[in-house]
Amino acid sequence: MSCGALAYFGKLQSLKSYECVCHSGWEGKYCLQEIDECLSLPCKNHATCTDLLDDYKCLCSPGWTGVDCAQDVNECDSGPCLNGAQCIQSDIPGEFFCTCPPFFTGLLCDLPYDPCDSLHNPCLHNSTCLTQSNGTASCRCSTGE
Ligand SMILES: [Ca+2]
Repeated sequence: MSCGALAYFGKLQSLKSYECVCHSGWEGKYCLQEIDECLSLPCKNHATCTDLLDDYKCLCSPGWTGVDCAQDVNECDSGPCLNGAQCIQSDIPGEFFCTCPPFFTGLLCDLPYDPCDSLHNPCLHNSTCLTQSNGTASCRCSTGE
């Protein structure tokens, strides 16, 4: 038996006895076993680990970044909320919320919103819907009846 192709001969202890000094990434008496670097679970937060030669690679689950996927992505850094909306990171990795300014709605506040349009008008009995500057509606009752 000789040392694996990627190892080299260590000190010759006698003519019949030798030991292999393994290159990094290999182990075993004869350096024939490739070390599985994923066994030590280097990838955090449910990432997928791929064993490489003397290395590993983490494929992060959503919301995580970094070599070991230990870093929480700040979803608000990319400015996903539109029309001046405020972005708030969720406690759930990968999620965020937008707090929309008046007259905008939708997950990203990308949709115009009129509290008095036919979909949202809260005013009953032929009263008049008035849009307030804060984006809410107020109703003016019809007079004379
Ligand atoms: Ca390996």
